[in-house]
Amino acid sequence: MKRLVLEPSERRQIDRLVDDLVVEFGPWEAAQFVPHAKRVAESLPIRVRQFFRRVLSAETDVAVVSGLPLSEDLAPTPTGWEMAAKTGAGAREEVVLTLLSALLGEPFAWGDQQNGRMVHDVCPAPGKELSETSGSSTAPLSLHTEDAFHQCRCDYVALSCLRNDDRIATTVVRADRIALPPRLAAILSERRFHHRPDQSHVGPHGHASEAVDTDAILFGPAEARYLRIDFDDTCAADQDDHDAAEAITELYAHVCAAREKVVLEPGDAIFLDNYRVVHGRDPFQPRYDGTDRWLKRVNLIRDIRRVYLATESRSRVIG
Ligand SMILES: O=C(O)CCC(=O)C(=O)O
Ligand SMILES: [Fe+2]
Repeated sequence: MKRLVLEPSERRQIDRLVDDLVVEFGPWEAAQFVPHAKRVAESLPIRVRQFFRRVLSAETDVAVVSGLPLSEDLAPTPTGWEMAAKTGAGAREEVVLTLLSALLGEPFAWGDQQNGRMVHDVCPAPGKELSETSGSSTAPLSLHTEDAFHQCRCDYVALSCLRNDDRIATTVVRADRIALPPRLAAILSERRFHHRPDQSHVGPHGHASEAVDTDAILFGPAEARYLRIDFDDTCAADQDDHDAAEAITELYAHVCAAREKVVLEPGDAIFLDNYRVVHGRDPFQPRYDGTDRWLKRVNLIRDIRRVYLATESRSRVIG
């Protein structure tokens, strides 16, 4: 886990960049700005650029940048992403997150998630309290790899914090901190598992997507394992494969033992390596009075061609 705390002068430098962008792109929407983000990110403070260079080359599992600029007149927390999309709440903070994200990867989106938006809002939504989506609140958000069901899932999930008065923690589990018995690791490394979409993927008719991918849970370099699991949506591919089902249960116990909590403060952004970390969130009581917890989220891929191959076009929106 690595953290960079910005100096006030660096914060001002970022603020000025955002000012220029607002002039250049007008009252913009994040999607418009994304293709230009890498160019503009060249003007971010040098310590920020060096930080992300190291994160990339070392495959840092969890990276946090603190002290990012926040609008003085930040809007009240929206009651769900639809409201945020309509009102453009937190647009400046979207630019900041998109700019930093450009140093790690390429933003992309899912057509069936938050209506194909490039930057998502993570805030509690009435009616979604118990759901398995970022709009949940009173139910915990179970530990997961972001979009574990898809071959083209992100390399990094970036979350920036606009408001978190109640100090609700994001839970992270780093693969390097999980010690698995070899027998268990061997089962988890076999392609004996179904990875299914979570409830945030909703098609045009309001039904959850039914795509399934059959694959291992554990893979990658032996000295730094990669993980792919959503504890709500990954199961044994064969109903009669009791060893595979049992392996998920055992893995869950190991993962829980390695849980760490990170409380994001306003002005913090966290970058989770989606191959090396699973994450989730503690439950909380929403108020829906404009003061609830509020994050922005971006999915990042290292090579945008993987998205182009998935979409068979030069589109950044899958599905
Ligand atoms: O709210 C959080 O801290 C994490 C939410 C989450 O898992 C996500 O938005 O992907
Ligand atoms: Fe997530």
